[in-house]
Amino acid sequence: MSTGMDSYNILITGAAGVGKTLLATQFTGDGMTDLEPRSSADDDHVLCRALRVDNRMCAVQLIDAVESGVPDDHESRFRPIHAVALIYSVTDRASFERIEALHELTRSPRGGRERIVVLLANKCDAAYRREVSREEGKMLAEKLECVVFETSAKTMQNVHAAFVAIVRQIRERKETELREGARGMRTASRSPRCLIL
Ligand SMILES: Nc1nc2c(ncn2[C@@H]2O[C@H](COP(=O)(O)OP(=O)(O)OP(=O)(O)O)[C@@H](O)[C@H]2O)c(=O)[nH]1
Ligand SMILES: [Mg+2]
Repeated sequence: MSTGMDSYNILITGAAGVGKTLLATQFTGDGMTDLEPRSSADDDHVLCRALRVDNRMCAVQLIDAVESGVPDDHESRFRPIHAVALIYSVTDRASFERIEALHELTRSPRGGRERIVVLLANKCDAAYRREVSREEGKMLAEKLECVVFETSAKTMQNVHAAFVAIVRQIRERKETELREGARGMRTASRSPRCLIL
């Protein structure tokens, strides 16, 4: 996307049928964008939209991933993956139980900074079919040290809020890295030059 604004790559992953595709298509096609939602030319599982967060526009690129973590081709084509949305369905306990394994699979390669992760407890509209409580979602989020949103891709409850939160975290991370980089450069310029005697 060559829009000149910051572009953030968010991997959406979760067990089969939890609502990854509906969430991505609803969010990118919900009429709140300045850009036409579109698939990238070579992969129909990537959807883009523009999003205004704290008065700044950005492009959000959603990678609707298969269940198997961060596929190599995604990692190379979308590097960096700025954040991972781990999705389970509150109507499907097995999908909830799969989250910790998926979290492991989507962790940064060794030595890299941990990826930003957000937990999405989807299908919260289907109260009558609920198998995973709100409390259990919170406990898992505490364990994974991330935030959790109960979402509904069907009614769009909390979907916008979740992506806004992800964008804020990505920006905070980038600002921290910039500050750390600047501090590192100042320290380096103060440190004595190597002397060969
Ligand atoms: N009630 C309800 N149904 C949902 C919600 N999100 C998705 N669904 C339904 O769940 C089914 C699976 O949704 P998908 O978006 O295809 O799920 P997926 O995770 O992309 O599935 P795979 O691509 O097969 O892994 C569809 O029938 C959706 O309409 C939701 O928030 N609430
Ligand atoms: Mg799908």
